[in-house]
Amino acid sequence: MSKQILDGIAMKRALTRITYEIIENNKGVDNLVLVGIKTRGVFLAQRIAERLKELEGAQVGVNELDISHYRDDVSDHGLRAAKQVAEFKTDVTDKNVILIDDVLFTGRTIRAALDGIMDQGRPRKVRLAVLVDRGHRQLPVRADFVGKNIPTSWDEKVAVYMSEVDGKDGIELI
Ligand code: 3GP
Ligand code: 5GP
Ligand code: MG
Repeated sequence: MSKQILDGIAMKRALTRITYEIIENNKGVDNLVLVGIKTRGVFLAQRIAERLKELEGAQVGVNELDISHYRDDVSDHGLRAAKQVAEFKTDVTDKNVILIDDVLFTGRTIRAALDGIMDQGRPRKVRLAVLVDRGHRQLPVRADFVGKNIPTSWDEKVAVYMSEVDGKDGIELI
């Protein structure tokens, strides 16, 4: 059983609103750097960057972060020590970083992502943007920009579809 929460058009509107909120919060796009968490966070970051370009006429750097080496429930921290982590295209030091993910749940991914970002430099600020906040936090993490709050039970799942990988846009509760 699945229930549609947002269709492609509503998803696009939510991303446009988040983009305006980012511009307002940052008082423009100066010093802004986007970091998307793989997989869908990266596509969200690219879409927000396109919108920023349309609205402010500035190209903002988009970086990809694979947090799998940083999770607290896996034990390959050796990879991280060995620096087998892809370097960002844009330097984050002294920048205002917007960390972007599709779904915020326990908060462990974000904790891991902050480790990943700090390994690459020392940002001035980090803000968090998520398409969906589904609750159930286990760590003191909250998002600064939220597309949609979707109250869920622990074992429900939010399906996020993005045309880049899924052939369509939309959000469903499963
Ligand atoms: P994404 O591609 O929408 O970002 O592998 C498919 C998805 O599973 C990825 O989503 C990834 O973020 C997500 N994922 C990674 N670790 C976990 C986890 O511990 N729990 C859940 N529910 N999803 C996870
Ligand atoms: P957390 O680390 O906060 O528990 O989970 C966040 C990560 O797991 C996100 O990157 C997200 O991709 C994935 N995730 C957790 N719950 C869901 C869900 O209900 N739907 C989707 N699509 N991803 C989820
Ligand atoms: Mg994700």
